[in-house]
Amino acid sequence: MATARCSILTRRRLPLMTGIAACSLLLAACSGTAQQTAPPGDASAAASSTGPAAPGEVGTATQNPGAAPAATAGTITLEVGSATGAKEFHYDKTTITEPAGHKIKLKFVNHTDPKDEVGHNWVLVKAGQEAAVVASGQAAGDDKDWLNVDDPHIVAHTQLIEGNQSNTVTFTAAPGTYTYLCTFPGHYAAGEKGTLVIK
Ligand SMILES: [Cu+2]
Repeated sequence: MATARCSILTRRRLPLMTGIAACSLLLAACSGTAQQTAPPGDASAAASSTGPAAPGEVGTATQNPGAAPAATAGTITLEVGSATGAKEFHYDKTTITEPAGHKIKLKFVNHTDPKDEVGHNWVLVKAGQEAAVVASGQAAGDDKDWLNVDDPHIVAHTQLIEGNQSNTVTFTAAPGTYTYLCTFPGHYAAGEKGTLVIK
């Protein structure tokens, strides 16, 4: 099908690149097949995306740890992103400091290319419990997206998301120093972590 369209165009002696581009346009215009090129696991995000440049939001979660302060003077909105490269393991913010007594609405964006199929999450843990949370995530396995959601050391977490997806978590945290990290195997050890200070 594609070959037929392209040969028609090239017989008209269009430059090669123009022919390819026009061919792609024709294919996209005459059928829905262009929609089916998303990698596995990304289909729902692609369908729910409101714009071509906006990462697909995969859901929201609200968590309130027991130690949360009662006062909520207002909601603080934050965004943290992953690195863009398939073999880069760090967040785009490594230290975040916020005042106590607020609800925090944090949007995590996986900035990798969906074709690379690199999953990341954002998991807030009590200081000193990083290795334990990573280990419990490993034990939970792929079926649980490498996260034991019942781990008592987890204060808040997003879902594990693929490239060009986002996930928002809303939580409150008592004053203190926390670590956020990715529990996908190997990522924390490679440097995908940061510090959140509530004071
Ligand atoms: Cu990761």
